[in-house]
Amino acid sequence: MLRRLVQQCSQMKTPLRVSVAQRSASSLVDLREGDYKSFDTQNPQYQQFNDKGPVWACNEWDPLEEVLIGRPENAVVPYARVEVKACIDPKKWHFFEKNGGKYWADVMPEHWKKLVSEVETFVKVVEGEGIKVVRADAFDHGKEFKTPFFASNGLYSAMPRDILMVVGDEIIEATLAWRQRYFEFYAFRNVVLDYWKRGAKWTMIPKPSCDSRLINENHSPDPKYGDFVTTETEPLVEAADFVRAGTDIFGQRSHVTNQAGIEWLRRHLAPRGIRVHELHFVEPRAMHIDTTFALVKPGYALTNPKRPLLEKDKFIKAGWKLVDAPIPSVPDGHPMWMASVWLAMNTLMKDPSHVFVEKNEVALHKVFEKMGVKSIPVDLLHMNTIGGGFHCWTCDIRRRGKMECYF
Ligand code: ABU
Repeated sequence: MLRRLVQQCSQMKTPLRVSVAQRSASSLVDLREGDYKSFDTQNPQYQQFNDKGPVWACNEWDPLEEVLIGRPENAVVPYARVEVKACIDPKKWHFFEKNGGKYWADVMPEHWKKLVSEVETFVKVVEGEGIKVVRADAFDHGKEFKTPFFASNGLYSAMPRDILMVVGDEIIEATLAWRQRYFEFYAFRNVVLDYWKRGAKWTMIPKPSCDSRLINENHSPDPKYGDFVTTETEPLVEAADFVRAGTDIFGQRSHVTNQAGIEWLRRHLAPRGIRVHELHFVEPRAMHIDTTFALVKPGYALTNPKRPLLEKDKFIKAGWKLVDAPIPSVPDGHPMWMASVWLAMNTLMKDPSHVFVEKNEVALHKVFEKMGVKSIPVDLLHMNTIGGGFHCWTCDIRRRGKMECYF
């Protein structure tokens, strides 16, 4: 198996920087067995952090105090462009060929009403847990726009996780590779501006052109693992391709995040003592790490049994348990137009002992229970249809806790 993967990696159009063998010898982190080092607050480098400001989140599990939740209003169906097809099962392409550019609410009105009602219920459940909820703007994504390189209308305000990443007291606005999402940041602009005015650090990763050098129009409809639709001409970072564990952030090369993007984030965060590590999973249509690898709490990660992690040993050596998610129980025929059933594992940690999880994913509730995590069950099935679970639909703005090193 490992030999086959190494061969696949070496055949990639965009080769990995180092071989799998070299990586296991050197590149991840010096993972130290079960010994979670406290953050060195005496180090002047770290004192740049301001945990008293409006924005503060260091990992995926500290107690959640404030969260941004996306909005379904005015969401538009993606066009069947090459970068969209790269991420989506070919069996579903006909839907985008027929409906691309139309409002979802017009394409599936009955389903849409249920989706909207699920989002509003989710908001109430989160508020009921004592967490402050802020909302994205109901931006009209049907409006046409033009850049020097292409014309389109927009997509949606539904998935803040794809575009926003909070690291300590900084909000980082990511890039988004699908051309239809080029100006999606405006849906979150007022929210981000407000945090910035109140003292948060705010960074926008350089806006890529998304031109024909960056997006390969001749991409294979049946890509092998590692054959990406995006090239390396400019950095691409989608925030949902990264998960945070204090001073260590783990990310993946996908169709929407490239090596240049990972390197950009690495160099940006290094001066603050944050290390960005690239992980590799065998998934030919990779888009966003949070249906593949989810950090639950110190020492526990949820893994996707169908998308094996190549760097498993590093985590195990560091005393982490990698727990496979069960096969999701999404009913046959349920329209999962923009994602796979693995959105089931796209959960949101309320704190290290509680998780927001789809109500019907009973097997997953049991898996969490074994990890000492109690499920807060919420309906999500219709929200899944446009490509996101609880993690995707949210961006944690404040989590109570410290910047610590877990490796
Ligand atoms: N938000 C992208 C979902 C990727 C997947 O279906 O696994």
